[in-house]
Amino acid sequence: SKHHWAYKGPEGPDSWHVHYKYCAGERQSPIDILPLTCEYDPGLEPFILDNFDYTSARTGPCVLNVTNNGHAASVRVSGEDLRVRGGGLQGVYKTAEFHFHWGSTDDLGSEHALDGIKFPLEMHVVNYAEKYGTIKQAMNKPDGLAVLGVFFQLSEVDNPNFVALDEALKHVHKAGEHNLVEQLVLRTLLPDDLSRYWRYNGSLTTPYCFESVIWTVFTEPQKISHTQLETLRSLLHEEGHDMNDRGDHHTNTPSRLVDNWRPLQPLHGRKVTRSFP
Ligand code: B30
Ligand code: ZN
Repeated sequence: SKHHWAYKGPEGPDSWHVHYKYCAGERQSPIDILPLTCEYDPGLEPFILDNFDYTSARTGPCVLNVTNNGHAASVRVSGEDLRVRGGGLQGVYKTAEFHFHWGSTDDLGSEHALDGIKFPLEMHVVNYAEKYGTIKQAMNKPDGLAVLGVFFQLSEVDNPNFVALDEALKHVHKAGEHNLVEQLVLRTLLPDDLSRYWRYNGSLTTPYCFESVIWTVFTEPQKISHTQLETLRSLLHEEGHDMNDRGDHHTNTPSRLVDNWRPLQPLHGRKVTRSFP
């Protein structure tokens, strides 16, 4: 199997550093955000998201590629020219993909926590600094990536903006499968108010754990129904790895792709700031 890591068992988070040395660094993600200890930084202006509603897409409706990559559900937005500006970032960041982290139960799933509290789902919109040309070039630079984190909380009714993605996910049941989705508008999965967020310097939350991410976590959670969460929980994870509790990674029965979140990492003296007084 291509990955030498998993979320459980002998290749779980405590062992990631064996194959991927950066995972043992001092600028790792995710973290527990303690709002009362965060300082206000007036330089953290609102975000500007270019083309996130695809209004200036060059031709026709926007087609996104939804993939079950074996450790998450990821949506590639290549060719659509989505850009992120403002938000206290230097220069322009180009959007590469967005993906999700979720749990097996409703009290877990997000990677970041707020005062120790987790959400059932967290979305990451992954953007790379245009000045580095490609995400691959940007991935290991200290200011190479800007990831936008959005929490989701449970709602009684389906989130209408998640319906198209939910439908596409039903066609990527197994690891490696992908499906095109047309009616998914990324802007509608993000908070209306792009001016309220936390900011800190961190890392990729999966190996190689490069310390290259300027993290933004929005304060305003979005909504997801239990039914929609169950679609994510019914995806199957990469074969040859398992996420069961026995630590047996040679099982032939693929199990459900759940709990694809990394445990909280120490701050090591880092500052977390906030964009609002
Ligand atoms: S995250 O937002 O910190 N969770 C990557 C991007 C964002 C995050 C984590 C990782 C990333 O681009 N990783 C390198 C590429 N991956 C991509 C993949 O989709 O397949 C390769 C890999 O991990 O080894 Cu599995
Ligand atoms: Zn992520």
